Amino acid sequence: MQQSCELFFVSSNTHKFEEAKRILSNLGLEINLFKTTLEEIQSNSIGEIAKRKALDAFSKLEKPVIIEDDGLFIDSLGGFPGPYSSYVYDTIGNKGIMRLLENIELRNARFVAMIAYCNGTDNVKLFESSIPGKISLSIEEGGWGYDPIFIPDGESKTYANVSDKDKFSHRAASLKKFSDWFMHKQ
Ligand code: ITT
Repeated sequence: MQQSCELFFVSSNTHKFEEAKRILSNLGLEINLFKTTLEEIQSNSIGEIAKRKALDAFSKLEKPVIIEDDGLFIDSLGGFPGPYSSYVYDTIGNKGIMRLLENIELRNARFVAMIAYCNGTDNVKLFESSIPGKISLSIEEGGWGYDPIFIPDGESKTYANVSDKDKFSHRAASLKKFSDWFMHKQ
C-alpha cells in the first residue's frame, strides 16, 4: 500500500531525485522534489554535511524533508574525492579522476549515500550505506555524474550500463534503511 504523506526530497540534482522517487515508490512511499541548492559545509564527515543540509532544507520548506549526500571514495587516493565529490565532479570531472589514476592498478573504491530526514521535531535522522566497487579503466558512455567510471562489485560494467542500478546502488541501500524506519514510525 502506498503511504500518502507530504515528504519532500530537497536537492539541486534531478538525477538523484528521479532515482530516489523510483526506488521509494517501489517501497510504497511517494516523494516530491523541492529543487534548490542547499548550504554545503566543508567537512570530512558526510554525516555532518548531510545533517546541515537537512536542517537548511527544513528551514527553507518547513515541511518534512529528506536530503542525500553522496561521496565516491577511491582507496589509492586516500579516499579522495569523498565529501568533496560534488566539487571535484564540477571541476576536474571524470577525465580528471582518470588522469589521477593513470598507471595505478589498485582501483578499488566505494560509493557512499547518506540520507538525512528532518521534520523539525525529531532530531535529524541519518541512514548510511555504501557499495564497494572499482574505477573503470576508461570512461563509459551514458549515465550521469560518476556513473560512467564506477563498476560495482559483482558487475563487469559501470553504473552507466548495468542492467538495474536501482537493485544494488548506494542510493537504493540507504533509502531502504530510511523507508523501513519511516514506515514503522508512521
Ligand atoms: P545536492 O543538491 O543534492 O547536494 P549534488 O549533485 O551536489 O546535489 P552531492 O553533494 O551528494 O550531490 O554530490 C555528490 C556527487 O556525486 C555529485 O557530483 C553527484 O553527481 C555524484 N553522484 C552521487 N550519486 C551518484 C550516482 O548514483 N551516480 C553518479 N554520480 C553520483
